[in-house]
Amino acid sequence: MTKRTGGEIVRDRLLAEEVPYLVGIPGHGIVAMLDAFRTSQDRIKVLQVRHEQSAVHLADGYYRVSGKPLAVFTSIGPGALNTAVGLGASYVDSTAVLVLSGETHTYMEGRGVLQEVERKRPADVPSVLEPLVKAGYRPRSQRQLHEDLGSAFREMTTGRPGPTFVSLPMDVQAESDDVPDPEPTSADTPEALSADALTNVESAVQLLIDAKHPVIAAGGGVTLANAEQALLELAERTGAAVVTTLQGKGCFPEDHPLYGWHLGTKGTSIGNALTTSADVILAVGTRFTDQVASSYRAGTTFGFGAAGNTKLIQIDIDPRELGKNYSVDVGIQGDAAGALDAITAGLSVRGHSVDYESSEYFARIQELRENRIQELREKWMDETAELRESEAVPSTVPRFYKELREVLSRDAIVVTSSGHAQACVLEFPFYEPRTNLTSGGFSTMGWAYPAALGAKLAAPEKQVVAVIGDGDFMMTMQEMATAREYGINVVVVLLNNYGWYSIRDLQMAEFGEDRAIGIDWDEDKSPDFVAVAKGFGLQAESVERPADIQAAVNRALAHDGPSLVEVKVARDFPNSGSTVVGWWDVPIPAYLEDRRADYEQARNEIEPPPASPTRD
Ligand SMILES: Cc1ncc(C[n+]2csc(CCOP(=O)(O)OP(=O)(O)O)c2C)c(N)n1
Ligand SMILES: [Mg+2]
Repeated sequence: MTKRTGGEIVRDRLLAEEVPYLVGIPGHGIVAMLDAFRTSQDRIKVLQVRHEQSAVHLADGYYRVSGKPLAVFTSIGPGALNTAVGLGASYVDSTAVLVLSGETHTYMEGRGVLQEVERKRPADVPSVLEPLVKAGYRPRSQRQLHEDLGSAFREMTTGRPGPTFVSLPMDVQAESDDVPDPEPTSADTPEALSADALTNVESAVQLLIDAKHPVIAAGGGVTLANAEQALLELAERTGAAVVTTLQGKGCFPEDHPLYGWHLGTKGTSIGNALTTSADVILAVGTRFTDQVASSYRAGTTFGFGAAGNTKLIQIDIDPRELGKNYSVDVGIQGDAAGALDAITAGLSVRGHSVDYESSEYFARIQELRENRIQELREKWMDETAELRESEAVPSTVPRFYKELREVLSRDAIVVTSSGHAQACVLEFPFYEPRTNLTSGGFSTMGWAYPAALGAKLAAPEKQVVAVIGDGDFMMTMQEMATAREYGINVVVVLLNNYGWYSIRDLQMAEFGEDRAIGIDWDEDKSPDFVAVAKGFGLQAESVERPADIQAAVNRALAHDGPSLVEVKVARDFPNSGSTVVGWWDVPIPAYLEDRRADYEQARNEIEPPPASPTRD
C-alpha cells in the first residue's frame, strides 16, 4: 500500500502498463491529474494535440499499428465531449484507447459548476459517451479508481478490443489514499477455445473437406487477433480463395495467388463472383456490415439461404456477431488465430491437404481473375481501367494511387478516411498486416491525419502516408501543428477536388446527374493549402499532372520533417471516383418515380436478419 493521489494512481497505472504517450488537451478539470505526470516525463511523454477528437484518433492509429493502447486526457465538459467522434470510430472498428476526462467534484455534483452538464442528471457527460465505449467508469474514491483502471485495461485488450472511458472527479484526482501498487494486466495470451468451440471446429473441418469451392472471407478481426499467419496456413492447406473486407484488406498478401480481392458494395467482380458461387464460406472476424454484404440483397455478394446453397462457418470472438446477419451452419466463438489453427490442425489429422497450385479450384480462381481483368477492361469496369491509366489533368484518383504504389515500399502504411481517398484505396494493393489503416466502420472524416500521426509514432521507421480529401483534411488539419511540434514525419497527400465529391457522385449516380446539391465550393475562394501547410512549418507543394506525382511524393518522403503534397484531382462525373460494383441501400425520394421503382424492386430482394440479435 502506498499513499497516492488520484493523479498518481493514474500515472503509476500507465507506467505499469508501459503506456508511452499521454495525449490530449488540459483544462481546469484535469490539471490535478496532469500534475502527477511531471515526474514521469522520461517514461510517459505528454503530447498536446489541437483537438480532443484528434487525440483519440491518434491513439487509435497507434493501436492499429502496434496493438498497444495509449491514454488520452481531456478536461471536463466540452473537452470530454470532443472525444465522442473519436470514441465512435474506435468502438465501431474495435480498437483499444483509454480516455481519461475530468468531471465535477463529487461534492459539487448538480450545482452547475463550470462546464458541468447537470439539468437531467448531475455530472452527466459519461451518459453521452456510454454507447461509444466498451466500458465506462465513474470512480468516486482513490481505491475505486485503482480498481477501475485495472478493469479498463483488461476490458480494452481482452476479447474483442474496444475503447474505455474513465470520468475523474476533480477531488478524486487531487486527494490521496492508500492503494496497492498496480499489477500490469496481461492480455497478450488469448483464451483457449472452449469445448463447444472445439466441437464446432470438427464440424467446420468436415464442411471444408466436403467443399468444392470454399472461400475465406477475412475481416478486420483477423489483424486484431494477429491471425494472419494462421489464415495463410489454412488457405494454403484448403486451396480456398481469400477475399477481404475493407478492414480486412492487408491481412492477406494481395499478390498471393489465392487472393480473391474484395467483396461487397465497393467490392470487385472477382470477390463477389467467388462469394456468390462458393459452396462454403468461412467468415472470420467480420460483422457482415451492409458494405460487406451489398446491403444484404440476395445473390449480389452472398448466396446464403434462398439466394443459393452456400453454407456459412463463422468465427468471431464476440458471440453477438455469430448469426447476427446471416444464419450460421457452424459458429465458432473464440480467438481468430486459435480457431483457424484448430481447423488447420483438424484438417491435418484427417490427412486433408490440397496442393493448391495444381488443383482444379485454383485454376478456376485464376480463370476468374482473368475474367475479372477482362470484365474490368471490357465491360462496366472499363471506365475505371481507363481512369487508372488516364493522362487527364488534373489526375484521376485511381491514377494517383497507381503512381503512389510505385514509389512506396512494400511495408509502407497508407492511412485513409471517408471520401474518394477511401473508396479508391481498394484498388491499392497492400502486402503486409497493419499497413492499411482506415476509419472503416464509422467512416469518420477527420480521422486519417491524426491517426497517421499515431501510426508514425508506433512505427517511426516506416513510411506513413495519409491520403486525404480536402473536406476531410479541413476537419483536423490543425494537427499539422502537432506534427511540426514533435517532428512526426507523416506525408499528407491532399486529394483536392474542392468539395465533398464522393457525396456529389452518390447524388448523381443514385438520384440523377442533375441532382447535385450542397456539395462543392468555389475553387478561387478555397484555401491555398500549400500556403497554409507552409504556415504550419511543413514542406509543401502542389501537382496536378499524373507524371509529376511520383517525384513530388519522393521529395516529401525524403524531407526531414512533416510534409504535404496537394494533388489536384478530377472533378468531372463519373471520372472523379471509382465504379461501385455491389449494391447499397440508399433510399430514393418518392418523387423520383422511375428510380424509386427500380430501387423498390432491389429492396424487395433484401434478406432479413435471421433473428433479433442480442444487445447488452
Ligand atoms: C464526420 C463526417 N461527416 C460527414 C460524413 C459524410 N461524408 C462522407 S464522404 C464525405 C465527403 C468527403 O469529402 P472530401 O474529404 O473532400 O473527399 P471527396 O469526397 O471529395 O473525395 C462526406 C461529407 C462523414 N463520413 N463523416
Ligand atoms: Mg473533396
